[in-house]
Amino acid sequence: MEAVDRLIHLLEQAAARGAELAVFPEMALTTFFPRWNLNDDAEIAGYYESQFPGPQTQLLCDAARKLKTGFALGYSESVEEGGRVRRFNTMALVGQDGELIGRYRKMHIPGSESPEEGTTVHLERRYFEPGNLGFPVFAYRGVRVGLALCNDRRWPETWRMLCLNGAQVVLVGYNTPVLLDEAPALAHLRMFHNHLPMQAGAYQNTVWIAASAKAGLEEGQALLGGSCIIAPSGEIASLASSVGDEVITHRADLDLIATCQRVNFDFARYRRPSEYALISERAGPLE
Ligand code: CDT
Repeated sequence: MEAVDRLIHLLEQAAARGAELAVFPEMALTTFFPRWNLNDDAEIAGYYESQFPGPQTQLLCDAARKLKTGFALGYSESVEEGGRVRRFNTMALVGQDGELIGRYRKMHIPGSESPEEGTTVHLERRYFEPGNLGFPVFAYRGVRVGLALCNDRRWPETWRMLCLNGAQVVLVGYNTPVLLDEAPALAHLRMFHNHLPMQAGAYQNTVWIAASAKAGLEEGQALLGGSCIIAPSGEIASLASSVGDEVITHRADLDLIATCQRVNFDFARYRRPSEYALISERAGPLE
């Protein structure tokens, strides 16, 4: 599979730069097929992995073991659960030993189930159901790592839940089209709206974020790119500069998390969740 070869090559470059953990985009093994209104079941089924690692992704896991560099990989998952086939937009975390540590299934599935006239086709809801694994946090070499996929990054709940679950580092994979017909007035803000929620999420939840995007033209559609590494201070520590295959790296200072917590976000000291509930009860139901 050409995609796996590309990913292995990128992992080798990351390892050569001293990276101990890498993140690849959402749906990194295939094209971003939800841009198409597909009706052929056999064609659709071909985009999903029914096992991980499978024969091809095992090669990537073998490379991780050889390079001692773990990775997170977005892929389309098909699984038999509760007596039926279920399809999720998934990210797997693989350790330095090449073994699967755990997986996350995308919670916020955007777009629609069928094409609506006048809008860019984004049919994720036709091909995936929302994730059913919550926001898990995994131990990776003693560091607590959470995962998120694309539209998740725009939602404060993602960052807050991962933070409350103890994440120190969050790995994100995404595919964002540059053009969305339904919102021309926002077109010039695409990159701003990409980084804004991640910078705010990192800052307000004192986590490091590494976000990996598909970039450039894929099947004629321009994808946004803008891969980045963001510090718990909210600053972008490293930013992709091209729309080609590119590796960005940064040595994350995990002590910065405690510093940022001390300055503003000492949750145990200042956060008051029991009071927040009381206030909303007093205000009465919103609907
Ligand atoms: N893949 C993904 O989640 N993309 C969305 C764009 C969809 S908007 C209909 C994103 O939030 O970037």
